[in-house]
Amino acid sequence: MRFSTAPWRWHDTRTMPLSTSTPGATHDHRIEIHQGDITRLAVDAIVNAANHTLLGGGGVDGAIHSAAGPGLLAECRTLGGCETGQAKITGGHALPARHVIHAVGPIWRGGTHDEDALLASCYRSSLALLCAHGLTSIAFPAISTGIYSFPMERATRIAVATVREVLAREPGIEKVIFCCFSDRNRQIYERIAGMPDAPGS
Ligand code: AR6
Repeated sequence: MRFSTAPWRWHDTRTMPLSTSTPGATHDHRIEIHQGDITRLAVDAIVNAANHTLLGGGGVDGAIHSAAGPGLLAECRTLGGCETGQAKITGGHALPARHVIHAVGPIWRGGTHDEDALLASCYRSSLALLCAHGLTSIAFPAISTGIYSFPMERATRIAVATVREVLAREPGIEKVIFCCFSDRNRQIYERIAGMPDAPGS
């Protein structure tokens, strides 16, 4: 199992198991919050916050494609794009992660265009792909909260609640990492994940 034999680099990033960050709360020990660059994580799959073309872009998408090398774009060209709320899987190419799961989050349009459900669907679809491929460890960025402008706190509640819901019925998943790029985002994840049964919105 890749996660236990090749852990990510520890020297410039920070991972905080929730069981130690918020004592007293009921946490699933399989969830961790990590601050740093998702492209450096040696998990079975990292999730890309992609767009429907799956042909690259800015933000974490650009970082993943530049770290993975041109083989990733070549593989993405064979996929025929992806619907919002869905996900597709590729190899990790030059990344330390074995696979990339490309999820297409919703663009925030005020909250009246099914954005909450579409964002939850990204997390569910990504975890379904993980399980379908017999993989056990995954790292998520904060999908839709950058260029797509989804409000950070609202997105975090949806991410945490949806992952908890899937973990409750998928004992085969060993590790889910929420990878936060900024200190502010990490603090929001730590606070919201510390609340039992955080609502979806
Ligand atoms: N590691 C972890 N998180 C990161 C990294 C990184 N290296 N870089 C950025 N983030 P965004 P979106 C965080 O904009 O909002 C692209 O052009 C960032 O701080 O990457 O879903 C795609 O092609 C933010 O919290 O994705 C689409 O067109 C989070 O990742 C569009 O952007 C997501 O920000 C998707 O927009």
